[in-house]
Amino acid sequence: MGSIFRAVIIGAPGSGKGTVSSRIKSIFGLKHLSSGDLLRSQIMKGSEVGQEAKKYIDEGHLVPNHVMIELILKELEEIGPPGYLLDGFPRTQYQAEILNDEHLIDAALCLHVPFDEIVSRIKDRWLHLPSGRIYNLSFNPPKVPGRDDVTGEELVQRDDDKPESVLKRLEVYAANTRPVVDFYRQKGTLIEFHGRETNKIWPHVEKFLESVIPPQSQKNES
Ligand code: G5P
Ligand code: MG
Repeated sequence: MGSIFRAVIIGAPGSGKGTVSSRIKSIFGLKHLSSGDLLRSQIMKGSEVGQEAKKYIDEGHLVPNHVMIELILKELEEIGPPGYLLDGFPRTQYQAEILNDEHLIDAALCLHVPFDEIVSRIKDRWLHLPSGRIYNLSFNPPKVPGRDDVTGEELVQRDDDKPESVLKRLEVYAANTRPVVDFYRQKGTLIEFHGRETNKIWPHVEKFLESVIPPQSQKNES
């Protein structure tokens, strides 16, 4: 069995974690595991976890640690080479410590995007819920307005993308997730990227990953 590369991607809501992750997945073949997508799929199924999580998500609060830890660690058991990219987890210092007890993370990629840019992006975000494919009316609009490029199915806006939830999510990020950035800085695995545009940040992310994992020829699935 080949080796497994373990990465996490950290950044404020709307900083481009999902957008960058889908590029990493298609070029480097890492399995992209988004905690938000996992939760939204539980909500869509109407599961007990989904019903519990929805109350927190819609208000912009974090879902309790124990719920997230159970959900994510179970998924990680299944993943083989070339490895994984965790998007949206860990989001509290406690989650980072529990993850660290189970899996040693090779790289923590951190996106720093100014908050005014984020607020303007999020209001134009549309999503294909079943796949997690992300669109933006100005940055990457769908080919047909309101429809997913691959399936032609309807796009939706996230319930937590309403302005009052976005402000709460930014506050929660500053209070709870910045300590996670410090956690990886102390471990010596933090790599930081600053900018207003994903297309300017991306070449630096790609260059870094090329230096640590070989590119795979992968189909761009989502
Ligand atoms: P999520 O789903 O993890 P957030 O809040 O961390 O949600 P989000 O909103 O998914 O992060 P993102 O993935 O960082 O943002 O950003 P994105 O979707 O790629 O890009 C945002 C928009 O900008 C898109 O429309 C994209 O097309 C566009 N865009 C990208 N780049 C550019 C650019 O250069 N220019 C322009 N103009 N546009 C661009 O978590 C949701 C909730 O789940 C719970 C919490 O309640 C959380 O609030 N949760 C957890 N709770 C506890 N612990 C955890 N670990 C949890 N994980 C999730
Ligand atoms: Mg996302």
